[in-house]
Amino acid sequence: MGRFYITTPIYYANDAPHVGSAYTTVNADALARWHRLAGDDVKFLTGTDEHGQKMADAAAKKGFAPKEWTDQVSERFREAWAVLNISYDDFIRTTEPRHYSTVQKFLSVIYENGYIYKDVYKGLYCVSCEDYYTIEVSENGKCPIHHSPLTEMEEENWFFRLSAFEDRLLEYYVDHPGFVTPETKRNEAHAFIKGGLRDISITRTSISWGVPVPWDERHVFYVWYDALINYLTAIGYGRDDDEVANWWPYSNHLIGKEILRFHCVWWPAMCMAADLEPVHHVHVNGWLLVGGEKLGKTMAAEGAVKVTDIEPIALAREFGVDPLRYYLLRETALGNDGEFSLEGVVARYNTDLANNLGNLVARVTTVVASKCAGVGPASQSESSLRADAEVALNAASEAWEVFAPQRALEVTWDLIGATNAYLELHAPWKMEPGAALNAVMGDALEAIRLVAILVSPAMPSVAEEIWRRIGLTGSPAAAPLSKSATWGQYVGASVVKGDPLFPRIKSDE
Ligand code: ME8
Repeated sequence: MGRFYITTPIYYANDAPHVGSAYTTVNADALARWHRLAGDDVKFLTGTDEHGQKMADAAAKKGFAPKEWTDQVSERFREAWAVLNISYDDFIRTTEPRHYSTVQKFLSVIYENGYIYKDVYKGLYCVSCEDYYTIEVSENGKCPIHHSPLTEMEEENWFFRLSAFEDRLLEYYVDHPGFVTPETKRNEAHAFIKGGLRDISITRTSISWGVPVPWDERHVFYVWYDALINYLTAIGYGRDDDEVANWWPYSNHLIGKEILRFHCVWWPAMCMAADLEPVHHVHVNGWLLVGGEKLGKTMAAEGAVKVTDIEPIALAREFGVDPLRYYLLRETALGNDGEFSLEGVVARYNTDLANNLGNLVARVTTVVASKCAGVGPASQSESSLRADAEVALNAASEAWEVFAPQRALEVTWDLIGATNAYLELHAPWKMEPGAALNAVMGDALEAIRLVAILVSPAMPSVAEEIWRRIGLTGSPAAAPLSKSATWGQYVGASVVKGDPLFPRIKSDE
C-alpha cells in the first residue's frame, strides 16, 4: 500500500469546460481510481484558476465583477465533472481564503530567502495564455498559440530570480530521471533549462484582481505565480505541516504540454527557493486536435467546430458517460497528440464497446439464461483463459503505474478478445447442458468478472452493471486488487440477461 496524490491543472474559469479540459480530468480520474483499486491512499485534486487579466476581461465583457463571474463558471466545471463521474477528493478555487493564505506564506519564504527583487518589466504579453513572449518566438508580434496580437507591457514589478536555479535544476533532472514523463517532454524541459533561464516578473500593479503581495500591497501576484501554488494549498501548506509531509513526496501533476515550462521549470525552482522538495512527478499529456489545431473554445467561437460537439455534458448525453470516458482514455497514448472527431468516438464505440465487450457479456448471459437456467456456473481452477487473464492483469497494472491508460485498456481488450475467441472455439450455444458446458461458461464468467475489475477505472458505471449482470454483489472497485484480482473466484450466481450494454450506433446517426 502506498500513497498517490494526483492533480489536474486548475482550469481557467473564464469560460465553460470543453472536451480538452475533460481529457486531462478523465485521465487523472482513471489514474486515481486505479490507485484506489490497488489499495493506495489517494488524494485527487482539481479546481479552477480564477485570477489574472483574462478572467477580469471575460467578467467585464459579460458585465460581472470578476468573482461573480468565476462563481458561475467554476460551478460549470463542477457540473461537468459530476456528469463525467470524476471522483475528485478536493476541488480548489484560487479565490478561496485558504489559497490566499498559502500563497502569501509560500512567497514570503521565497522573499525572505532573497530570491525576489524589484525591477522594471518591458515586453510582449498574451492575455489568453497569460504568458510573456519574446519577439523571436512570436509570430511577427502575434501569439504562437492563439495567433492574436501580443500586448506591449511596461511596469515596475517584483521579479523571481529564476536564473539562480539553472544549475540546481539541471542537477535535479539528472538525479531524478523519472521527474518528467514521457521522456520526450523531459528532454524538452531539460533543453529549455540548458538554453539559459531569465528572471521572471511575478507581480502586477496594472490590475487588482489577484492575491495581494504581502510585503507590497500595491501589487498582486501574477496569475501563474499564484496558480501553481494551489497544489500546496490543498494539502495544507502553511496550516498543517504533517499533511504536507504526508502527500507532497507522492505528488503527481498531470498537465497539458503547453504549460510544461511553468510546471517543469518555474515550479521546481519555486519549490527550491522556498526550501521545499519539488513535486515528485509531472506527466505531460498531448493535445486533442481538430484539423491539426489545439481544440478549445476559441475554435467554437471561430465556427471551426460546433460548441455542442466539444462540450463534455453534450457529448456524454450523446454517447453515454462511460463510452466518452473510454474514448478519451483509449484513443491516444497519454503524451501524444491525437485528432478528436465524432466519427472517431463512434468507431471506438462500435468496435471496442458494442462488438467486443458488449457482445461478450450478451453472449455469456444469453447462454446462461437458455442453457443453465439463469445460474452462472462456478469457474474452474485451471483453464486456458487463466493465463490470458494473468497476462492482462499484470500488463494492465504495469501500464496504469506508468500513466499509460491507453495501454492498460489495450491489454484489457486482449483479454476480452481471448474470451470471445474461447467462446467461438467451444461454441457453448451448440453444446448440451451439462458439465462440459458449465466448465466453459464458468471460465467465461470468471474472465468477465476480471474484465469488470480492470475496466472499472475507465468505465465505473459500466463495470458495476457488468458486475450486477453476472450476479455479483457490491462493486468491482470495492476490494483491493490483491484480494479480487486472482483467477477462480467466480463461484456461481444468478445471471441477468439485460438489454444490450452498448446498442450499436449507425454511422449516419
Ligand atoms: O492553462 N487537448 O488553464 P486552461 C488536451 N489555468 N488537453 C487540453 C486541451 C486539448 N485540446 N485543451 C485544454 C491553464 N487541455 C491554467 C493552468 S495549473 C497551475 C494552471 C487541458 O483552462 C490540458 O491539461 O487553459 C491543459 O494543460 C489544460 O487543459 C489547460 O487548461
